Amino acid sequence: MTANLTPQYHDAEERYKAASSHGEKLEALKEMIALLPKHKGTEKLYADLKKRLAKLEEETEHAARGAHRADPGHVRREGAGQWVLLGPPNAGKSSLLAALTHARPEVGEYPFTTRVPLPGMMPFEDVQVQLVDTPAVAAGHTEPYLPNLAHNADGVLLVLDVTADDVDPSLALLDELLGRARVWPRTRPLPRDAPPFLAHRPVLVLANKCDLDDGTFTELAREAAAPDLPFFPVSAARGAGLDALRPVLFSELRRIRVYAKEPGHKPDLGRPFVLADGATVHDLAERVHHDVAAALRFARIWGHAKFDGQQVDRHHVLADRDVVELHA
Ligand SMILES: Nc1nc2c(ncn2[C@@H]2O[C@H](COP(=O)(O)OP(=O)(O)O)[C@@H](O)[C@H]2O)c(=O)[nH]1
Ligand SMILES: [Mg+2]
Repeated sequence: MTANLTPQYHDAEERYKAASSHGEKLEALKEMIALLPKHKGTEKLYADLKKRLAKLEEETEHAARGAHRADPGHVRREGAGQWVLLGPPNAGKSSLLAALTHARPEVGEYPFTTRVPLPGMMPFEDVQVQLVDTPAVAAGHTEPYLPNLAHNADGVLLVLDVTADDVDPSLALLDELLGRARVWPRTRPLPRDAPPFLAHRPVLVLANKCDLDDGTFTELAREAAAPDLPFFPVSAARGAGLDALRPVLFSELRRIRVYAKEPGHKPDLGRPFVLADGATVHDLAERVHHDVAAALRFARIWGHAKFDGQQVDRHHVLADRDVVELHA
């Protein structure tokens, strides 16, 4: 009996074989198992894959317990969400991280100054958004963990130097990298035959060094970039365009901030809970404590316009900046 494996399965298998880290290997193997047609002909293969999975999981756990050797393809998410900066050498990725966050990456005249992913937190109103600086993407020089890093992020920023003479090949390389990362720009409709496990994510183009340009190069870069990707001319050196960018980096994450309040107390307006857009009163209660969610009877909401201490049930969908009093 033949196994009749799908192209998607073979694709995952390729990634499994090419994986450079435990995390990547684990993820590819899980996909292989999910994609394996389940019938008599694949029983043995299925058992074999499950065995490999158990072994990998054990090793991963072991590594996590013992070693300090972190997987560079995984940066722990902090704050409201995580953006990964990708771009060719000298585009200004590290300069942008320095301009937008409190992180102090090395900025250099020479390419490949940045060797490992470096996260920084961007303050925005009462939340923080995480940006991750990465080593350059260049022909023949791309770090093997970059696709994984991009796949695991909440969004991707493609950074270009508008004055560079290789904007087109750089965009082609970045496009190819997004493909390997299985990141599908959210502004682009998913095709009917979309492969599984695509990450449908915001992808923005940051056209950097616009301070060196009278607008000509920026327009050429805009034409070279895919027309369905949002395009932001910026200058890391001068700060141009960054004030317009900050709110977008929060809003594109599609998160809401809600402030929990105890009955009879003032709300803690300094520390919002950050939840996914569409989150309900129940989701907030779960975040506060599982017991609170279990015992929840109702909530009162103070928010924009229509709510003013109005009583709602756990299924009520919250909005950004709602103040919620949980009654358990
Ligand atoms: N004029 C100008 N130079 C910039 C800007 N951003 C970065 N640079 C310079 O470009 C070079 C490369 O910057 P860097 O942030 O290290 O680029 P990376 O390799 O993409 O991380 C450095 O000399 C920076 O000073 C910008 O907005 N305007
Ligand atoms: Mg750098």
